Amino acid sequence: MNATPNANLYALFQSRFPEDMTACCIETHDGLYYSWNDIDRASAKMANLLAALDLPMDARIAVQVEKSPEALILYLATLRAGYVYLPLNTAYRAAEMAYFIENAEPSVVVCSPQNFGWVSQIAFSSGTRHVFTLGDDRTGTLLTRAALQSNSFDTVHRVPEDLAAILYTSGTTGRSKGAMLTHDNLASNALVLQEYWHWQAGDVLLHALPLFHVHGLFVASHGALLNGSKMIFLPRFDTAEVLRCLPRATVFMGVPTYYVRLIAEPGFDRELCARMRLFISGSAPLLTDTFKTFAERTGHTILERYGMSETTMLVSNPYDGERIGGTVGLPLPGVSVRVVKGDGTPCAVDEIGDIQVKGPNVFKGYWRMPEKTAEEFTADGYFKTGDVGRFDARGYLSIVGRSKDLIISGGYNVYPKEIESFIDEMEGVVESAVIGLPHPDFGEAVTAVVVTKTDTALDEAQIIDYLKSRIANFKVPKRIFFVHDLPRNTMGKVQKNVLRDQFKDHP
Ligand code: MCA
Ligand code: AMP
Repeated sequence: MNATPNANLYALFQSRFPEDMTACCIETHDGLYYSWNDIDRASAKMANLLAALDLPMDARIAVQVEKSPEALILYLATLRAGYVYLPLNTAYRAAEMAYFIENAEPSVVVCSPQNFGWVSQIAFSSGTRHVFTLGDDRTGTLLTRAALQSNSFDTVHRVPEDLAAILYTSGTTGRSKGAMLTHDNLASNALVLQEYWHWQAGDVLLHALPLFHVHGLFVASHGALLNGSKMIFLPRFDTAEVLRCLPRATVFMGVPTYYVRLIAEPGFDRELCARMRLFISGSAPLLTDTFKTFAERTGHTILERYGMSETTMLVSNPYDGERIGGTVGLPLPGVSVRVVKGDGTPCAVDEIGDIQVKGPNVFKGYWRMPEKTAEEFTADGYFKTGDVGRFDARGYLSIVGRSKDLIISGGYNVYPKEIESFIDEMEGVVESAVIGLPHPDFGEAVTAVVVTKTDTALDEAQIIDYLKSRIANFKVPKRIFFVHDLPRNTMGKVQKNVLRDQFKDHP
């Protein structure tokens, strides 16, 4: 018997399951109900399957599957079995997947049945021993094998600092880094948010986010799981489906693009949102126009918060207090956030500087990158977010920019360096610069500015087609512009601000 309490995140969820285990935990868009018993038993079956594979203690379970209740159950099963969950965006193509699998060396890979051929080839050649499939229609070898297992499982004992998940987040050098999150990182953040956002009896979460990033997998799902609340699961964000399901929901979370799309719908009004308690936005800046129009149309004030893969949630507008558009709110309880100048000294009120954070939510480090990890922390243990902002006199934080070269498109992060390296390897290209330009739907649109050799006939469509065959579709530039030279400063650095200005009004 272990004397210390079990810090496994699943044990925390289990302790908060509703008394009535036959109540609905997940309702799918096509009318299926998964009770809390179903979730507990199905995750036990999968956990038993994982446990039977005789994996090393810190085995990574890499998962690239479409959203479904079973995908969430697989996440829970991984926690229960004490392994490390590694979710991957379904848009990733072979080169991206090869990198993640080679870098993380997962013991198990789970992919969509239609991708088994190419994903298993990458996985087996990287030394992964087990590849299962999981479809979004309750098919796949994972479920066939799990069906033979017992539906009870003693959640494996974990200490707070044990790893629960690795989330790859792109790096400024173009190579992704795996952010290692512990059971305590996730549990502490979920507990704080449950209280801060006033999760309550009767809440129903309309879950439209993908399950492979912090927002959909942790912030949204954890909130409902910890509160014993039902989730209405949509396979993806679809405006019509959200309008259909909203009248039965009380909580909704989304990236700004979701809100832009909702307010574009004439039928989106107060009546439709009558039962709603809370709309939360994050992952990218919410324009004040969207914030204001949303309030006029629905009578609801969107609560904007700020997070990162490395830190989960760190700052949030209050539930009871004033929610101020254009700000991300106040540091969460127990989380210390500061804004500092280049020399590390604190900024005054309203002075712009680098945002740094310390607290139980902050990750353990980058997977197998101790030097990179050390670089990203200050001597007194603060994590450098790479975001730039300022605190106002009331303590509200505004994010005004980023010191990292990052584009956020529809809530997905795109690192220019990665796209530039793909464009630069093309025959006929001299060099390129990738920038983000304002976009009405995605917030920022990935845009490339390219210098070609004089004797090449390379055009926009050819570059886009080339990229589409190699990288995730959301990273592919919406437009390609051609120039003779890239503007550079005296140090030889490309002046992306000049390019952003030059092309901002181009259609
Ligand atoms: C799809 N497309 C995009 C994007 N998504 N282009 C740019 N940016 C995007 N985000 C393109 C596809 O390449 C395709 O182009 C066309 O749009 C249609 O694709 P489809 O998949 O049908 O699009 P969609 O269903 O309308 O998707 C848009 C979306 C989705 C609903 C906004 O991108 C989304 O759900 N984003 C949420 C991302 C998220 O969860 N982020 C949280 C990260 P073509 O036709 O040319 O092929 S967690 C995080 O950031 C931190 C920690 C935090 O604070 O939360
Ligand atoms: P990720 O790498 O997916 O974890 O993205 C984290 C980044 O998203 C942060 O460093 C911010 O730049 C950005 N972000 C998250 N929430 C917000 C927000 N509410 N407003 C502006 N930027 C945000």
